Amino acid sequence: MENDCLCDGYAEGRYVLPLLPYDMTALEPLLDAETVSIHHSKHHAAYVHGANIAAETLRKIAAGEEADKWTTSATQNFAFNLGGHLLHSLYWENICPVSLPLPEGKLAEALRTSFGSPECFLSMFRNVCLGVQGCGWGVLGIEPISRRLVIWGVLRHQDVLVPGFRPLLVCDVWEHAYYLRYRNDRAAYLDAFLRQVNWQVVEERFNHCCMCHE
Ligand code: MN3
Repeated sequence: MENDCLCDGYAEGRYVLPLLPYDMTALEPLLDAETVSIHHSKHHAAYVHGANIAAETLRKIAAGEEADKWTTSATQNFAFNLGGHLLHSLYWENICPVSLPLPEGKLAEALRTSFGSPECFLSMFRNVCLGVQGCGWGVLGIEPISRRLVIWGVLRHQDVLVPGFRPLLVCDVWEHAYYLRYRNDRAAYLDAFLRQVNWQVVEERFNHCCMCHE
């Protein structure tokens, strides 16, 4: 498993909703308890449920218990819901109740190589997140061919992504992630988000990916 926290999202043959690593109220001032509660227990939970339904449909098709004609829609539903489950699992872990300093060491070096400096990265990441049209995510990760860091503006949960791309930092810019507090002001949400990134977790993900390829 690439990212250790993702292990909590699967148990006994089914996708499961991982527990939040903090109290619902802990993410102030970034997020209020109501936003966190609805986002986790309704939205994230719905993607977990959807992934299980799609996986079960595909299992039945393979076993001849369900008609072949559902294959395309089931694979599409699987990609959408599994993508949602995966991204939300990463999201909860890469934000935190406190403001941590920007990374130093290997991750900072990689950010400098790809973006000039960690500060330039923040500005580019913010712009990509701001520019996502409609529902989607800003994602920093490792591009699998050059091994350099890149930022994607992912549409929905699974569109505009390169296969093999390893996500390190994800930001949900679907309106449900910020609308209760920030209304239409996505920029204000992003500024708050970037102040509460769990750089320790991002650095662990980065080091883990590097270790796997040494
Ligand atoms: Mn969401």
